[in-house]
Amino acid sequence: MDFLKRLGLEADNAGTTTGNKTMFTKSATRIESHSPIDGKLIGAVYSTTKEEYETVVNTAAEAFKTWRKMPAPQRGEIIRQIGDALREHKEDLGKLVSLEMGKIYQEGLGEVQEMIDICDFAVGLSRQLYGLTMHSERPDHRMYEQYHPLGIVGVISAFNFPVAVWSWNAMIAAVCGDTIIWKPSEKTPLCAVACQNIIKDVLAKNDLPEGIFCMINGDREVGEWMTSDKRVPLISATGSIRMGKQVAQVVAARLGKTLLELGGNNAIIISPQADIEMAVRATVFGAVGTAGQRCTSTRRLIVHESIFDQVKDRLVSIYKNIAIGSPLEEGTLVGPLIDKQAVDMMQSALESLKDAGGELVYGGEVLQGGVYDSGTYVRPAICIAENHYQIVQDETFAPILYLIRYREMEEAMEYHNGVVQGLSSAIFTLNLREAEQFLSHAGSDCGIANVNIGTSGAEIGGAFGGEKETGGGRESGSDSWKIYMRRQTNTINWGSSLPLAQGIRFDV
Ligand code: UN1
Repeated sequence: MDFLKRLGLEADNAGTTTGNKTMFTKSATRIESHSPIDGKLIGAVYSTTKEEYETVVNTAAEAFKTWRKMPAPQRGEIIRQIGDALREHKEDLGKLVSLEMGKIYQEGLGEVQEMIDICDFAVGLSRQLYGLTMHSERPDHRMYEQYHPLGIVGVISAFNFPVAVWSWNAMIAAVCGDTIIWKPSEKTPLCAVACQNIIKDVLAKNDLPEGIFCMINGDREVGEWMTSDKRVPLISATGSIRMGKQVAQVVAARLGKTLLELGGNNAIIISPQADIEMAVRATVFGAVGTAGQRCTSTRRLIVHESIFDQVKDRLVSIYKNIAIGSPLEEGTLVGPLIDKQAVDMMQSALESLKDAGGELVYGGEVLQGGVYDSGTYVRPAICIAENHYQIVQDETFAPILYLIRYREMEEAMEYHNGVVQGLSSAIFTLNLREAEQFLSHAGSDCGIANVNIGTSGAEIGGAFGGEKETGGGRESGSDSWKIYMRRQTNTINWGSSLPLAQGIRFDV
């Protein structure tokens, strides 16, 4: 396929790079990447060896010494060029995301657009890494704070956003003066290789040191080399709660910093005072978009009893017309799940739902034959459930929507916040009081709370992340950049005496 060539991909690719140079150990584990579309092999990467890992860390540490010296706006100029390179490769990279991850091409393009947007954001930010100044309590003293680069930032990304989430971290960290080591998901290594290839030319053209944007590949062991490595002050990890807890413990044991973006169990409340058609459409995008494999996917729909049947019937009628098939085919809205294991997890979730007393209203089956031969295609499911069911409490990375009935708004809020995760949330209502209550201190406990907008599809300009077991991290926009830097408080005495703070007298 021509577009793979244009992205510099071969049948076998190096899984390790220091940006400019690649490392290839043929005896290392070969990680094959099969498309979820048809199960066919797209290509492979070679796992990073311990020796290569050492080279990567040393090169990234060396590059940091030069990169941090470059004025931030000049670093921004490099990110601007990376944004342009991504614009040039938008269609090809979007297609690869679709081929390797399985999301529809439109969403693949959207993901690359998200990368371009974060580059633009990072360019502006490169002139706005502001610290505060404060008035000293001592005469002839000046106090201010400044932000310095942190060092090497380790980025562990998930299969579902194989390129965008890395760029949120990498582009912001880079303007902050850090160097980056990326460990992509083993399920989508080629997307990562393609990104490294796209930025390689920019690095070479600007005569930059090797090691600003590095990549390693491999299983959990390779990840642990990095999470336990004192030379990597910050680990930013996206993935399951289980993975996040392990990463957090390993990093905390060495008192390193983590930025965690873990599971979500996102709900939409639909009030009887909602624009119901709008609410239903937002729900469908949130629940079946990316085949339910976003951390922001809508999993629970908390609907007032007076409109429950109306909403349910409308959803079923829309679900019946959703085109499921190859994500590269125009018109398809739902592609395959990432692999057969994901299909099994969905099936077992539906079993658990029935065992708990829930009802499968529509869909849920594994599709077979013809274009569905790979066994990775499912029909999105609509279920009736109760919030306390264990399966409703868990995040299943599949298109399952649980409809939950409520009577009073207070009860709806209890259900809403009654899960361990706290990423994204929404209410559909035209009632100002309900909307504001949802956004108040007593409302949604999530990191993202929307009114008359679904749970997924956030813009890069806001801080992205969530509370509780979602991990508490914030990445992407707003002031998320601060985690990639270390803050230093500076006090300068320009007078000729030495007054002490708190008025302490200490005469020597
Ligand atoms: C994720 O699923 O890990 O808000 C990220 C969204 C996207 C990002 C999702 N912009 O749905």
